[in-house]
Amino acid sequence: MKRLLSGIKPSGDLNIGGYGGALHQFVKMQHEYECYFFVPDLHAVTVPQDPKELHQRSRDIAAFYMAAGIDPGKAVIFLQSQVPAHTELGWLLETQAHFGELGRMTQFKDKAEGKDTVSSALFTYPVLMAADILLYQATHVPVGDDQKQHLELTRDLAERFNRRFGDTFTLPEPVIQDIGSRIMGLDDPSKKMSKSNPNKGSYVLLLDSPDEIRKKFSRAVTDSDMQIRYDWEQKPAVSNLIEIYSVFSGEDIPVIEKRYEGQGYGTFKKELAEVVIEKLTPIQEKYREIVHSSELDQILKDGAERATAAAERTLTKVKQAMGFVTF
Ligand code: AQP
Repeated sequence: MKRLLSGIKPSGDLNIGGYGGALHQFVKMQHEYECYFFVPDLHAVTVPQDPKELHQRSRDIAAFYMAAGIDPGKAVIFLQSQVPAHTELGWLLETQAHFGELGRMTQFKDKAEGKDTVSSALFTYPVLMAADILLYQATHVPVGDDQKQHLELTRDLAERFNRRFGDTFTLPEPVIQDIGSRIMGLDDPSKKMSKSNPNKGSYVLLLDSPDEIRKKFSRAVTDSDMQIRYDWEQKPAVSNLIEIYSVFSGEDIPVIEKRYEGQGYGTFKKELAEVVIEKLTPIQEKYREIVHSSELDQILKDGAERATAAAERTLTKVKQAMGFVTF
């Protein structure tokens, strides 16, 4: 059975980068895999979070999962902090992780850069991510470009554990999609579109109004010549916009290039905004219906129960393999 686990951190408001690289893919994947989609709230607190915002954003992400089309009858939707097995396995796996290999994680280096202090949780976070995946014996994990290194660490830890304590964990394979795997900032195509970027013009939020979306795309940086051509080397800014167009319209890139051949950036950016608005409007409506509903609470409770049952099976196996007393 092919089983997949993934999630979106509630570390900021969801933007179209997370939509293209994750949410949009999740909706397709639920038909191909047995899916666990979680809200990694424990990962969000590796950097400071305002408690009220964390609370709201955690519900937001879960509501967006459903609003975008994930069926809670099919996939398991849950909050990471509701399943204690994650932190427990995280600790046990830390005993197998090497200080040096964690120090080589480029995301840690990026996030720690220029800061006077960082939490030790930011340093060990890739081990918690490994626990998230291995608990469910996931065979597949969709990863954006920047998460490849963490998945390799997960596989290394699983192999190391299996060698030392006997066959316990399934080794997960990455699922890397081409289109949308790296949506870049609208202000700077050399930087990933990120929730935590202080420049609001760098991203389009899933909850932005049509006017805000139009304004943000009209201000998006472009390249020096006027051609609408997909070429990441020569034209990264326009390639990024074409990629967003493709994710939101479902059209192939050559079709888009052909449509805008000989046209200026103005028309292209206007129509791109409309494509994004058309896709986001029904998602926003559904999100508003769900986010404060008791239905969402119930789905998250059921999800936590289903996830706990699966996670506990693995955790017991791990504890027995390591020599802990279990009953
Ligand atoms: N810009 C993006 N392009 C493509 N994929 C993206 N993802 C996030 N941003 C983009 C993918 O979405 C999944 C969930 O990511 P996440 O929100 O849990 O973590 P992140 O990658 O750290 O997201 P941010 O927005 O950059 O958050 P902050 O700023 O808080 O660190 C992942 O598979 C990710 O690749």
